[in-house]
Amino acid sequence: MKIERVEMRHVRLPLREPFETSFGVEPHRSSLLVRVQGDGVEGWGEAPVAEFPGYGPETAATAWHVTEEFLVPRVIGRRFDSGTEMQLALAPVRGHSFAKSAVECALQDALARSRRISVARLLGGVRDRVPVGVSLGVEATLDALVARARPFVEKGYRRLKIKIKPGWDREPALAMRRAYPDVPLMVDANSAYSMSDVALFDALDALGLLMIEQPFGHEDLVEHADLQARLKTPICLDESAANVAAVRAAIRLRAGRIVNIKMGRVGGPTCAVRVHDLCREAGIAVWCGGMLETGIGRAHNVALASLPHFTLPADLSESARYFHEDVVDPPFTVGADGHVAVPTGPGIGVSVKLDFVERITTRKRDF
Ligand code: OSB
Ligand code: MG
Repeated sequence: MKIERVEMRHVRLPLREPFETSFGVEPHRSSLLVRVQGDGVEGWGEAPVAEFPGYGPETAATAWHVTEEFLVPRVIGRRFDSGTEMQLALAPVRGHSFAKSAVECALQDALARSRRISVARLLGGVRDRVPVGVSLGVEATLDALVARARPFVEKGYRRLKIKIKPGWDREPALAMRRAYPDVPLMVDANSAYSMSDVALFDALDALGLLMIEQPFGHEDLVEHADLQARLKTPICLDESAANVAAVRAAIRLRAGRIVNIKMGRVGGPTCAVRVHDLCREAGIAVWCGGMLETGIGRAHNVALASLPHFTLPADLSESARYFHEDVVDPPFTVGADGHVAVPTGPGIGVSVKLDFVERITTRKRDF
């Protein structure tokens, strides 16, 4: 398709409950939305970038700057028939994976619509529904955490993940293990620890967790390899699986046995599919991560999670868990068996509620 028009928006949508991780508290979802139009179709993409660079190096401001100054000028007025072609055009811009992902997601949605197929099919998806788990933030008390988890367990979510940070790690993991002994449990440290905390990880190793996500710093592949050699519990890389090359290095180093694939972190759908293929060849399990996206990013995640090697439950909850109102219609829901259906309509398979998007837009630019 030829990209005739591009629209950039910064949106801000309050979360129903603030989400606390080891790197801070998020009271709202701040995102860059990209909309492309051309050849009579349009497509939407999202980069869930916060104000503070606590998860990764990008922010709402850097994503805006890079998209406006460097990415849009490389794609506008040009024809792209695949994500690979677009990634080639964007390659001179180093890094800025989330920004690139938003632009490529918009293209994938539009390409799929022009072919009257779903993004899931376009990416190589094979599943019509994907198993999901819930990611629970840090709470004030153990009781509050256990109570927070209950409705998700009752709804059939297929695994529980809790955020940990120094001072909130062993006890909450133990409390959750005891409260829900039959539900697979995992922890996510978001890079909050180092090798000097090895005693904690030995203790967590005795709890039979499904995995321990990103215990060490985002650049600490070697340290993750040392920890993985010591533990029975699989280590899952999130922040450290920063791109295709980092995943290749992680596999070579045996820095973990599982990779959380987030398309924004790795640079977009095309890179995410490459990471998926790389892990499949290496026997590394993968699952689809989330970043509290609005329905647009969520739709792209669900499509990605329908690829064959996504065997572990995804970090995808229903829209109503995050927001009072989502930007897409219909909103995403989780069925009684803990699965989200993969939309089958053209593109992302859900429609964007323009009026609502307009109301939550804090900045807009048209090209
Ligand atoms: O590390 O997986 C993470 C949310 C924001 C930033 C980082 C992470 C998360 C989550 C939320 O765990 C998962 C979800 O979208 O439900
Ligand atoms: Mg994580």
